[in-house]
Amino acid sequence: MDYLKQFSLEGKIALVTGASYGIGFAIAKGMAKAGATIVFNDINQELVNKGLEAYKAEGIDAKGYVCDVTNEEQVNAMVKQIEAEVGVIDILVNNAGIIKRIPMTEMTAAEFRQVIDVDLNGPFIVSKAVIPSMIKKGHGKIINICSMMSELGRETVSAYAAAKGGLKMLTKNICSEYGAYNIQCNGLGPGYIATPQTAPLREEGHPFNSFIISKTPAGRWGQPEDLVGPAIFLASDASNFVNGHILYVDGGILAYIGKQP
Ligand code: NAP
Ligand code: GCO
Repeated sequence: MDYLKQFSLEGKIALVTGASYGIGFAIAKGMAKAGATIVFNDINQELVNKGLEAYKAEGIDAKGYVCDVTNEEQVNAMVKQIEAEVGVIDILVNNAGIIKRIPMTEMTAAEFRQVIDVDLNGPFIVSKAVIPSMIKKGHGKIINICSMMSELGRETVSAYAAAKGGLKMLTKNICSEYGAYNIQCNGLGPGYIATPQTAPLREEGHPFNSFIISKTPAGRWGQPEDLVGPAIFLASDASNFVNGHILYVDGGILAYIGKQP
């Protein structure tokens, strides 16, 4: 058995949501280098065009679609268009996400709902749209981008933690409901990664910056590239008997009580 071949994504079509930049872009780029055909969406044409230029610069012939993952009509139309233009989606990475950092008692219900809508309803809607064709095809891989906040809370991120905690359980439920159809649904739980989403936390002198570095045994912020190998593993035949698992890629944060002051 050529075990390395198990990690190849040759011949596979991967949809990565919200992948014009950040973690989604890094994962899509890595999957392309592993042989996958990349399709991605983002919320507006400007971002899709930005993503297309970035993929082209990496020599990747990706296809981009304007689609809001919270809009079921748009998602269903996008999946149908992808199936007609490219083919049936083999790998789905539910990456698109937002965060609002607001103390809970100051957060409006609308703001809370908006985070839940993108970070939890979105993965539900997109997964629901791709699973039927995966069943027909006889296999599928779904990777939900979870978070440290799938396990831990902290001040100001109540909506995000509720969404990412729910996404952990949605992952386990898709595993439970569709594992019999050779669909593996796993979570990827990044630690603190240097992307636009965490840029406010990494500003010069921001106390959170030194806090995270002290809480991470690796002693550094993660880079989007740190997630690529684990994502390829979860998207490949190498993980065909891994299901309902949340793979944390956090430099050891979840294992560590923290440095003695
Ligand atoms: P990011 O830089 O903010 O990128 C998120 C992407 O999703 C953006 O392209 C964004 O477009 C898109 N998006 C937002 N709402 C959307 C919608 N309704 N429909 C379609 N696309 C939408 O975030 P990131 O840091 O790369 O994070 C990517 C994922 O990893 C998120 O799920 C995040 O929760 C998760 N995560 C991040 C970290 C971290 O430390 N960075 C750690 C753990 C988990 P816009 O530019 O228009 O918003
Ligand atoms: C925050 C950060 C985190 C990261 C990530 C950690 O404000 O605490 O944005 O939530 O985005 O989810 O895994």
